[in-house]
Amino acid sequence: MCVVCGCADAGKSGSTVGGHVHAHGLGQAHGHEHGHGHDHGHPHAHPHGVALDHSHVQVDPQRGDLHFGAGAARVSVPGMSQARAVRLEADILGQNKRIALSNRQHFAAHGVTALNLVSSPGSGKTTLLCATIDALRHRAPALPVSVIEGDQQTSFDADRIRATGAPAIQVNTGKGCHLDAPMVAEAFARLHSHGHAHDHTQDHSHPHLHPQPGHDTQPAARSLLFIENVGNLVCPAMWDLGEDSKVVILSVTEGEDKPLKYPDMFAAASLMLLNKIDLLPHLRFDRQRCIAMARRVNPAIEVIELSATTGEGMQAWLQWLLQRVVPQRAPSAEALQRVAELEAALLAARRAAGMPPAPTPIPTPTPSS
Ligand SMILES: Nc1nc2c(ncn2[C@@H]2O[C@H](COP(=O)(O)OP(=O)(O)OP(=O)(O)O)[C@@H](O)[C@H]2O)c(=O)[nH]1
Ligand SMILES: [Mg+2]
Ligand SMILES: [Zn+2]
Ligand SMILES: [Zn+2]
Repeated sequence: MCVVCGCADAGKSGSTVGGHVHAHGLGQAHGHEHGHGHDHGHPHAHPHGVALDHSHVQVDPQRGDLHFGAGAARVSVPGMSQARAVRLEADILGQNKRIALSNRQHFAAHGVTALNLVSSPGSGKTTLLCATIDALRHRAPALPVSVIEGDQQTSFDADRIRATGAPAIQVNTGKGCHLDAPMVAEAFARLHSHGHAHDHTQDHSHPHLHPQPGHDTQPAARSLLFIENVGNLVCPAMWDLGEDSKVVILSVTEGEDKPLKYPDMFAAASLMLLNKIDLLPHLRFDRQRCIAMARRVNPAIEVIELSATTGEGMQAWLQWLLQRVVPQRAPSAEALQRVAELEAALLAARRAAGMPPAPTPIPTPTPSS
């Protein structure tokens, strides 16, 4: 549950509206003879006489369409003011952000590239992960891959991952609709304590080096961590887990309009995987229209079309992954200074020897792996 995504349990506030689902509080007529356009005192009023605050709701004057996300909080929580929702969101997400930052440092210290896989239920995340782990075993046999599996209930997906031979930890969220940074911190500690002598599930002040500003620590051996989020195309968009990137999976059976209907997720993702393209012959799905919609929300989003079951498009996905595994660190200022000194010394030496200046500049060093 979270107030951030508007799915908080507001029951405690006593605001639950007994049995009514239709939007009475807005005073919209709904097929009744009597027009009660702006009259809240109509006879079939809410049985408990609860006053609803719908000042944040935008109503289309022609069609009566309702936008409950038009207020400052961009979300409507029964019984809660917009100001309070904004404060709560800032508090909760602020707390999450702090732990996400510490996850990010922890991943960096361990050479881990972490990817947060987000989608609606059943888009093929676990199928794709199993296929990816198998394919990477051939393409990059030395690359360790591990998985954190998020679902409300069951360890089905972690069991599927473990069957491939890769280590996996299942995180069940119960009523929760997304993974958060503390859950990932705990799961990661358990995952990587397998390969370590030290167990730091409780203690994060473990002895191995975390990057210090100004210090160039030894780059750790690289590995890949997939975090499969709870199947939900809405809430996980807001939760930073400390990942390098969010990857949104959209299967072609879901319809091409999803990027515009659920824009937050597509805005937050670096890559959209268009999955189940093997089914395209059976569907009416306009790939170009889908990609155009995704780019309207996020002009920089990359797109790879694939099928987790036939393997079509997998090479492009593996390529994308392996690029992320190469350390992205830019050369340090000291290294660049040293390169400049060496270039100057070389030029002087060539001059002294009566040689022409080097025909091509000495390339700057690429970050070592
Ligand atoms: N035809 C086809 N089916 C696929 C493909 N990928 C996954 N599926 C099927 O889609 C269904 C859901 O796949 P999962 O991998 O469980 O999906 P998921 O996203 O992990 O689901 P949740 O974890 O429950 O959100 C299964 O029946 C898969 O066999 C694909 O590329 N093509
Ligand atoms: Mg799954
Ligand atoms: Zn550690
Ligand atoms: Zn939610």
